[in-house]
Amino acid sequence: MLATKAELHVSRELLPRLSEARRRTDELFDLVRPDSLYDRPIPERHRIIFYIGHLEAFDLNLLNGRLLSLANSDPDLDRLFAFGIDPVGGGLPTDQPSDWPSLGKVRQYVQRTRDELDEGLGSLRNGPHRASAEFSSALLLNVAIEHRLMHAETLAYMLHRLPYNRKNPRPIPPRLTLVPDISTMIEVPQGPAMLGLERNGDTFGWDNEYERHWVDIPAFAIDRYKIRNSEYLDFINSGGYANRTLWSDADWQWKETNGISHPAFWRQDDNGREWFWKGMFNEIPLPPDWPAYVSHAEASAYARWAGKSLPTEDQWQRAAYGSPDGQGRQYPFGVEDMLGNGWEWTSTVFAPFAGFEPFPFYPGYSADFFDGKHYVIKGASMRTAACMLRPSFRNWFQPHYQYVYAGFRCVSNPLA
Ligand code: AVJ
Ligand code: FE
Repeated sequence: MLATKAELHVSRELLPRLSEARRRTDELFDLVRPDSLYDRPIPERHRIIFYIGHLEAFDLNLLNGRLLSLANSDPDLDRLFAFGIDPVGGGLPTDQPSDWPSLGKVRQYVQRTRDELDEGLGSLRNGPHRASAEFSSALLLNVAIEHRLMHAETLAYMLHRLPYNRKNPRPIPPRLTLVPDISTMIEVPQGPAMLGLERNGDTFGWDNEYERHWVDIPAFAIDRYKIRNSEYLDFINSGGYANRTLWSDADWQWKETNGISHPAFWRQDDNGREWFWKGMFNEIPLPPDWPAYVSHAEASAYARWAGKSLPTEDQWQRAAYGSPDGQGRQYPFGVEDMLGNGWEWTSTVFAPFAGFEPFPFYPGYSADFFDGKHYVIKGASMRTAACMLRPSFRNWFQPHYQYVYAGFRCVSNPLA
């Protein structure tokens, strides 16, 4: 039987990409020493063991009954591992390692689920499966692939927090780009920013990327480069963390309650003379020319100190993708380093675009976070998979979350 174009797309592109994504997440779990798999490196998140089960449970819950009809491998575990956590308002999880299934049981669940999925996905090639299916196989497989690749990144910065003696070092390619010691701003003339994705286009996007629309943006100036560690150190040395006027009430309270006096990626030696940067597998003297990775609260305080602001999502989008003819471009130009050297915080609260509709098969992906308590980050880090470098991709975190590979640049807005 001749394969359709859609079937070829699945078998030649999407299934290999799913395998490659699995390879990437498997490799991350292999970094963890077996006796640390029940650790919780980030207090606001689940223990590592959850994520091992989660990635397979997610794929099964998504595909089973839609693209495939499998006998449920283990409904209790499918449910246990269905969703992660992102507590708002300070309440932290209190579960104990003993509340989770044994490693043997989780590994067995993963293997069995993967085998079942692969068997079902393999037979997709032999003709249209569930011809009445409401969602295309390409859409569902893209969701599975990008979900897993997003976890490859969030796992990387979760494992970044795991103490060095709890993981097995690996060579990691040095992919950070140095930020030059030049403070220049690029003038962006008044004009349109193109946001979002056109529905029914060829590109895959998540629910929060729709609809496509244009926003007219008044002229502004934006830093040509991200803020580097040396600049952020000037802010610290000038008393930025002790200056009440630079912080919002909520940010100040967070900082005071948690005794925060520097970015989570930094450590100061005991006599307070030298700074170190905490890498994935070792510490190095603070590199002055790496982008400063900080929380939204810290980025906002710096911007205020500099007499500037964080860009809105719309400004960031215009700076990155705007073009004189108003048509936009696929990759940034003019401003440097907008993709791949660290996400960038914006001042925009994560909210739906007009015309937003949740995916019926994953209603909470974005909508659960339209709570006024998350901010949009744009761009990408060195851990972000290439497929998510599309202009419309939106990411979000709470303002006091310090662990993301996210930095910032500032804007100056002309006085109104
Ligand atoms: C879009 C990265 C904020 O990690 O919380 C993974 C992605 N959602 N599983 C997150 C996600 C559900 C999400 N971010
Ligand atoms: Fe997830």
